[in-house]
Amino acid sequence: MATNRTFTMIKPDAVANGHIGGILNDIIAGGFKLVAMKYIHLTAETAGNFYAVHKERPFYGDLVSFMTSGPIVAAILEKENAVEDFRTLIGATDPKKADEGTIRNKYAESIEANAVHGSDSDENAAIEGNFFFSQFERF
Ligand code: IDP
Repeated sequence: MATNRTFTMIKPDAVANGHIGGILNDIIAGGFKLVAMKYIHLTAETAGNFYAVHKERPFYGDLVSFMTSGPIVAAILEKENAVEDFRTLIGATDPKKADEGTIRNKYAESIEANAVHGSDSDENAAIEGNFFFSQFERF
């Protein structure tokens, strides 16, 4: 996967609160092109594997429960400098600290139910995109 891509999920809180449209709108207005997208309900195993890096953190069990509490939208996005620019668009992990106008500032409920995921490096963007999408589902 090219390094001008990132991976995102619209998390269960934002889906349940009716924010899929608003968030996709912000993503597209931010200059990102959707190159893959799917609407899925994660299993505990899949969510646990996705967040395995956080296994030792105290919030890991809650995070897996939250991420399996309802459907999500997973997507691969393309733009120059995608990883960094998308992290800027979504704002800080804790919505109370997220800049005004960012996706988490507008749509997130809490540090856990924070509306969206965004990859933190080019390497992880590729790993995460490949985790969710086969070669036939991304272009
Ligand atoms: P990021 O999503 O902004 O990169 P990470 O530190 O990688 O933040 O954490 C992954 C996810 O774990 C967050 O998006 C959030 O849903 C959850 N999380 C992070 N820190 C906490 C916490 O202190 N309490 C509960 N959940 C947390």
